[in-house]
Amino acid sequence: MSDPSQTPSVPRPELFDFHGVQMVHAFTDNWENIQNFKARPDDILIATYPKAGTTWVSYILDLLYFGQSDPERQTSIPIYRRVPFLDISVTHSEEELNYTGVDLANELPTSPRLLKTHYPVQFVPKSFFEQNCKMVYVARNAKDNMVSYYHFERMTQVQPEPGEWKNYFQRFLDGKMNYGSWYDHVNGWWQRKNTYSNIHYMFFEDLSENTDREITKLCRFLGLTVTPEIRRQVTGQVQFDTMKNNKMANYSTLNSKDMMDFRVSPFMRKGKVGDWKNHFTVEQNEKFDQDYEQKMKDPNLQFRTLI
Ligand code: PPS
Repeated sequence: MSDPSQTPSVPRPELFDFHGVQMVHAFTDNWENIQNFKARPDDILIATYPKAGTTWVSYILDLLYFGQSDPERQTSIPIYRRVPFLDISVTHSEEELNYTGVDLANELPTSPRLLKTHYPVQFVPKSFFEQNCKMVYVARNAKDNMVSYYHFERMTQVQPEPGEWKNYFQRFLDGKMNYGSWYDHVNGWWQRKNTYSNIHYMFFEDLSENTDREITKLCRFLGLTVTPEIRRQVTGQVQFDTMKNNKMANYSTLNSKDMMDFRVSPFMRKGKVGDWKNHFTVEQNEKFDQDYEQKMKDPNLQFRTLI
């Protein structure tokens, strides 16, 4: 007999072509309102391909801006409420799961507002550019990004059914993913910074290698003066194990298997560079590398798959 607790209560969404990008409806349903979103000049947009380190950088920025002035925030407001996910629109019988990212963003009392998106750069509402907003783009090497996305799709009903790893692997190479091709995403944002200077393009692997150094660079970009002591504190608070055990960061407060089922995989899974080695076969790795060479032509955009 099947275990009813394992039976999904909502069907998995299908991918469809949306302005040339594969998407699922939860991130396109509120399109008009998203496109008409009125950014403020001090808004900070945190942009990533899914599973590239959004929550990590969101938490860092939140601590840098509000960690000292509002310590209560750190124990009472989950990260997805502090840094609204602009793209999303969910309808659900539970009130906690019935909202749009735009509404959450418009209700934010903070200044600056920290906002999250996974959109490819061409989907970002134009007001962010018109207002010359600062944007932090986090990129993660494709191999680890793929593995992380696979485990995420296994555990969240909001994403398409991932199926078997070997088919998922091919789907990723073909760009048949929610938010489209990783290759187009990282390249699109990389190129955009040539014409829009307020983008700080950073890498998951660098953050993993030296968090303190990357926070220093972030502060420089954001124009924040932070003492070495506070920087050290923030670095400590955003270590993987600390964030994994922090209810405000690990998404455990969502507490609904319709959204995320932690029995399948935790949100804070491994947080490592190089976990792809535990998933890729030798053959897959060779195929991946050949395909990568064809798709990633810009010599200035270099990723590390090991540190
Ligand atoms: S989402 O759903 O797209 O917003 O996910 P996102 O936050 O972008 O990415 C989740 C992955 O980031 C890892 N993570 C971290 N790694 C190291 N240190 C810290 N502090 C940290 N916080 C989040 C998280 O574990 C996911 O990666 P994997 O490889 O699956 O563990």
